[in-house]
Order: sequence, then structure tokens, then C-alpha cells
Amino acid sequence: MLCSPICELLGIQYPIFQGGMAWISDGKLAGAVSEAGGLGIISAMNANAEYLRGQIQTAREITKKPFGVNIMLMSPFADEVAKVVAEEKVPVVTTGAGNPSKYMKDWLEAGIRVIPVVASVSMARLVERVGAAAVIAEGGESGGHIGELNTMALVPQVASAVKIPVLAAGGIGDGRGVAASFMLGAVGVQLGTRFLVAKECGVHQNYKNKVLKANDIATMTTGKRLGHPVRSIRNPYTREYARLEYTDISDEELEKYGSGALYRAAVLGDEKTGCFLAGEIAGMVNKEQSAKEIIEEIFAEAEALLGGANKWVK
Ligand code: TUI
Repeated sequence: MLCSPICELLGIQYPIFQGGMAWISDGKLAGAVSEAGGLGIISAMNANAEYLRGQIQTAREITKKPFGVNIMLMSPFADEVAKVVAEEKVPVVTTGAGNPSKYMKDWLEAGIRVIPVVASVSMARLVERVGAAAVIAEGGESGGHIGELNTMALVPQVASAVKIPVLAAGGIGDGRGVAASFMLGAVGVQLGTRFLVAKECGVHQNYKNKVLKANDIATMTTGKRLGHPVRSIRNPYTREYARLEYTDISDEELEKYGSGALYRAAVLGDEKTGCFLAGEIAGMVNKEQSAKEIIEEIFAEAEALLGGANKWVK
């Protein structure tokens, strides 16, 4: 058993979160991950209160164990879904793509454990000050919206800067990544890409196939010009986006070109005009498994590695 403070804090069996992936992480996937002993997370993405309430109910029908909701702070519905998680007394809230301070009072009063995703030491310190229970330090190997630093440099700096527990995210796909994360000072991990191909994940099969077929250099980043770099699998859409970034097209038109692209990938499976967000570890995700199989395989490997780590010390 890999026992960690995050398991005790949240009452979960394995120190692993399934990342809140927009259009992908629904109540069914989150319920399955939590039931398997990790922390499943529903993505509130750009959806409204009614959608989120439905997904919370679905997760509660699948499991009695704790689960979380991820609130993407750039969402136009962030205020409305922030109220829902407090009313529903969701056990854990993770946040992404911004500063969650304005919601902290309501969430803490509702007894929620707030665990923001951070991409810098300064944001980790800030959220600790306003009452975060832990932080997820997410490096640029991740899929989706990313910060400047990579996991190897970010996690130890955040772990040294705060007293609350730190989880590592970005570039973790198997037990080796989990063991390395613990060595960097993390006491848990968050994985997205590996859970994207879980049997319980309802994303379009074309999306799963793209991840299953990806190699080590399959992903690229776009969106730097608009101030929000995003990692996704290279395809005609990303190539055209990357080209447009270097033309004199207006920011508004570039924004318009990107809008709806994740929906087209995740729901429609459109390989030409969809944006298939995925992390750098897509190249080592080669099989569809249940959430339970994924978690058990990862931790069997991580425990063996950590247990044998002193073979290097003479
Ligand atoms: O949020 C994510 N990943 C995402 S969000 C998303 S939807 C989207 N689509 C297009 C453009 C932008 C978003 C797809 N994937 N991960 C968590 C994350 N949070 N990564 C980086 C951050 C972050 C960045 C800045 C957290 C805090 C932060 O603070 C900035 C500030 O000072 O407010």
C-alpha cells in the first residue's frame, strides 16, 4: 500500500486523481474512478448548473465514495457552477486556469476541500493562504491549457514553498511517473490522458484511437499568441491554428477559429477540425482498461519501484 497524507485527508484508497477534462470527465467516469479507490473528478467545463447537477447525481448513483468537481475559472458559467458545488456539498473541488480566491469563503463554509491546480510557486502560496487543502502542481507536459514550467522543475519548487500536500500532474502515465512524483516531494498524482482511454470514459472512440496510436512526439502546443497555450495531438486543425498564429489574422478571428474545437473532437470525433487535447504521455498509453485496472496496475508498479529504490544506495 502506498499510504499518503492525501489518502487520509480525503478518505481515498490510492493517492490518485483523475483530471477534470472538459467534454470528457463526466459523472460516469468520475464515479468509476472513485469506486476503484482514486478520486474521480467531474469537469464543470463550460457547462451550466443544470448539467453539473445531473453529472453529480450520476456519480452519486455509481459510488458512495468521495469524488470531486473541477471548475475551469475561465468558464462563463464559473459563478453559477461555484454555487452548485456548495449547495451539493461536493467533497472536493479542484480549480484550473486562474485564481479561485473569490469562491473560497463559500466553499470552505460548505465544508469542501479545495485543491487548486497551480502552474507556479506564487499561485501555490496564494491558494495556501486563502485556505486550500492541497495543491496540484501541473507541468507543461499536460494536455489542455498549460503553464510555463514542466513537472520536473515545478513540483519540487512548489513542495518546498508550501506546507499543504502537493500532488503532481503532467507527464505521469504509469507507476514510474508516480514513484518519481513522490521523489519530487508530491504525495499524490493527477492523471488525465491515461483515464481518457478508460472503458468507462464516454469520449468519442476516434479520440481514444488518436491517444492509443499517438507516439512520443504526437502532441504540440498552440495558443501562445492569445495567452493560453494548449497541448493537443497534432492534426490538420492544430497545424492550421499554428500557421494562423504567425499571420496577421486578428485575435478575434483566431479565437473564432478555435471555438468549439474540443467539442468537435470529444463529442463528434471529427479528426480534421477537432482539437484532441492530450498530454505528452499519450505515446505510452496503448491499451483500453477499466479505471480499476488502470489504478491497480499503476500502483503495483509504483510500490515495487519505491520499495526497491534503495538498490541505488551503497
Ligand atoms: O485548466 C487546465 N487545463 C485546461 S482548461 C481547458 S479549457 C480552455 N480551453 C482553451 C483555452 C483555455 C482553457 C483545457 N485544459 N489545467 C489547469 C491549469 N491551470 N493549468 C494552468 C493553470 C493555471 C494557470 C494560471 C492556474 C492558475 C493560473 O493563475 C493565473 C493567474 O494569475 O490568475
